[in-house]
Amino acid sequence: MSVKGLIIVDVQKDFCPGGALPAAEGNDIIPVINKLIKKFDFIVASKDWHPAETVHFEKWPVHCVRGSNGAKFHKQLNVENINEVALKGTGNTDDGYSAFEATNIDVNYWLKKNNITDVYVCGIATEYCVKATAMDAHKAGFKTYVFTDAIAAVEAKPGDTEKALEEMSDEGIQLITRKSL
Ligand code: VGL
Ligand code: ZN
Repeated sequence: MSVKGLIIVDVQKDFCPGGALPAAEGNDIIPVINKLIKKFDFIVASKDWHPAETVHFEKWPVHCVRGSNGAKFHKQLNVENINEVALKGTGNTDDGYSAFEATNIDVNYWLKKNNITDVYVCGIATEYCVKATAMDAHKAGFKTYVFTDAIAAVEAKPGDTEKALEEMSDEGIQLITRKSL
């Protein structure tokens, strides 16, 4: 029997229009994610949760500083049925792109403890934290799916989304849409 778990990656204000490191389509995926939430019994949402000073900010504009307004979940995200919030990128020397790098909870252990076999990933950003999370889920032995209609890219360079999707697909990760769930 398969048991499904959903990982919602970094749906935070700073990654949405008006934020410090916005994905252009950040707002548009929220209604899709809210529909997905209704279909899962096990849900983890990650948060990028950086200290004020970190090597990560040598590569990126300052974003998602822990406790700041920009680090809050998007206000339209339905947080009611989220079981666990996984905080990542919490150190001074790591990027913490993957939800599996969370420091307040062992995501891999939590999923296994709940007998989850199939991990579904959505959120922001397609070519960084979504990809890193899906790759780690796959490596940890979960059957892994990414919802292409519930992810958004920050797109440093044009073509990065396509490249990220291809890398995930080549790895054996299934690319699906909400309706094919
Ligand atoms: C992310 C860049 C920097 C992400 C986080 O959530 O994909 N991207 N920090
Ligand atoms: Zn970050």
